[in-house]
Amino acid sequence: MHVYVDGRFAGERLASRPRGDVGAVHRGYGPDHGFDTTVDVPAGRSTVCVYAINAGPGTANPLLRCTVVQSPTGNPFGSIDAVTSTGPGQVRVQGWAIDPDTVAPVRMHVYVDGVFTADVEASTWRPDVGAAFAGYGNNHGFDTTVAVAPGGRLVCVFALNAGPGTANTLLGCGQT
Ligand SMILES: [Ca+2]
Repeated sequence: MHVYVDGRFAGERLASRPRGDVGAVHRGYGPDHGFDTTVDVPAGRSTVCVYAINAGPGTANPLLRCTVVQSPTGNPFGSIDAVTSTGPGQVRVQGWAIDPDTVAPVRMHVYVDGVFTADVEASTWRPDVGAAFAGYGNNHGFDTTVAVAPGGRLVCVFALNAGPGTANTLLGCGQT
């Protein structure tokens, strides 16, 4: 099989997986003629086409099907789970973030009373987030402690957009 994404060759696969139903209809060829595969597509809309490649006599590689798929895209999203004072001049911020365009960690900017204070990655183990957003993996948490001046502080966290998207997302703020 040859797979094309938006007209560009995206991979060669073998149709060799068990498909007893196919074998039952096309007797004499055996049961292993199925395929179930994954290919990378860009964010947004793509057309994915699959061709069966001729072996031996024959005149063409038949197009089996083309399908339009929509891959998630846009601004990052996530949550601030806790903003807590952990000692004099220290605030701990916990949460998670995902950018729908990538499985890579999202960069976070932490602001304290409106002043940029820290640049961290959301890359810690959060299997609950991974379970809720299949395909993005389990490493999208963050848990960071920033130094602040004593007293009550307003801590806000932005998730920075990666790839397509229009804005960095304010995940939330917490008051200590
Ligand atoms: Ca994005």
